[in-house]
Amino acid sequence: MLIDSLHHPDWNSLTERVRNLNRIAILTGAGISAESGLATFRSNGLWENHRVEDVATPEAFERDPKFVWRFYNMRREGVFKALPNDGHRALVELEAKSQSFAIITQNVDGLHQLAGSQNVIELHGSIRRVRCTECSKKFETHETLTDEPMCKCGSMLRPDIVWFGEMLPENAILDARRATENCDLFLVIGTSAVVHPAAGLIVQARNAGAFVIEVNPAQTEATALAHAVLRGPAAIMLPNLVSRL
Ligand code: BV8
Ligand code: ZN
Repeated sequence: MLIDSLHHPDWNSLTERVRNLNRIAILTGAGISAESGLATFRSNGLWENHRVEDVATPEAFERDPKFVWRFYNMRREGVFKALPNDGHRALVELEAKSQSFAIITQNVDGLHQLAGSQNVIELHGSIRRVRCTECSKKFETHETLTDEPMCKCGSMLRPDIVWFGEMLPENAILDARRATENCDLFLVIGTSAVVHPAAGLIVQARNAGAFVIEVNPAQTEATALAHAVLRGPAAIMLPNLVSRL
């Protein structure tokens, strides 16, 4: 089932199909924050401007921490100006209507929490937090940082973000897999579904018998796994879906 407009005739049959599904898990990616003005990774050039291996890897940080910090400080400035959009807000409303609910996000912008979502699992950390490369210090800061921010212990701070080649936080991936295993409705919103282990959750949801809905203006690796596709922007499609449930 592919719905690509708010007037599509299949909205009623989709609503009938999912109305009573209230154990909900949601995987989100950069696309849900696109309408908050934040660049996505693959579709419009964030990675192209900076080659992935140049910034989002521990090797890059080891090689040139100031360059990596310049990249993250640029993104932090954008994130601190960004506000949640109607897509984030629709998920807050959906959480209030559901029996169990988890947002599993690949995003590091914190906009789900800012919108008021309660149960948010951050698979890849948060650009709002920094942590020390030596001691266990970890804290949220919205200050403008230099390109060599130091911990009080004298060691360098790093973004509290999971880089390529790094393990995801143990509790985050366990919580994500548990929520996915136990849900009967799984929404995949605004992700190209190429980054693992996050993308693996979509197959897990399908195998666990959940009804899978993708929300994305474009076809992705997730499309073939979805029972229904809302082919459009999250800020348009999600409020319409949630208002019908
Ligand atoms: C790990 C933090 C174990 C940084 C990120 C080969 C095969 C499979 C896996 C691998 C492989 N080679 C290497 C790997 C593992 C690797 C990986 O998956 N690589 C990929 C690229 C192939 N994964 C890892 O390294 C992970 N760790 O596996 O640990 C391990 C340990 C040691 C050695 C080996 C393995 C760590 C992954 C985490 C990396 N960190 N982020 C930062 O943010 O700066 S990932 C980064 O990509 C972001 O978190 C982002 O969220 C994520 C995924 O991107 P998307 O969110 O999907 O964004 P994208 O731009 O791609 O897509 C946007 C979508 O939105 C598009 O579809 C677009 O159509 C849509 N859209 C646009 N507008 C809208 C919209 N949708 C809705 N509404 C709109 N308005
Ligand atoms: Zn320290």
